[in-house]
Amino acid sequence: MHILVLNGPNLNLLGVREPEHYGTQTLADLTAMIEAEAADMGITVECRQTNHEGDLVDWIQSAYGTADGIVINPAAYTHTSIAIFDAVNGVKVPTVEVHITDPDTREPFRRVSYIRPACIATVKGKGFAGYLEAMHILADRMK
Ligand code: CA2
Repeated sequence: MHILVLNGPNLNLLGVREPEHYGTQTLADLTAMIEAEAADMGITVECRQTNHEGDLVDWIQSAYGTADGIVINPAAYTHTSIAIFDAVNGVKVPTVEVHITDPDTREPFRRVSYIRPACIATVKGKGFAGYLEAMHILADRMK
């Protein structure tokens, strides 16, 4: 089983700014945690981050026929991007939406998720552990 893990805009700043929301661990720490979990689970994983919406669309499309599942934190594009919804809906690769924080408890503009209806599950408010939970949701679905 192969999982593609995608992180959206500004998540490259993890551990550098806003520790009150996102903690003190970096994107490299998150990637290491995900890769260690994948090794434990006996699966393969590829982690990518971008600040650009089109990159996320391209990478979601690239999962068709190459990945068994996608874990995605679209970050701010969660609340704006029909293109990302269309991509996930189009490729039909099982996808889990992840958020480090719980956007529903923050500013009102974070309460809308365009991608959510295209996903098999959402994990939010669980910090980095949410990404690992999302990987297990996808692995359980493959059993
Ligand atoms: O809680 C999440 O994971 C979010 O997807 C994070 C996004 C935010 O727009 C969503 O509403 C919820 C923001 C990611 C920005 O990450 C930063 C990390 C450190 C410093 C600054 C930004």
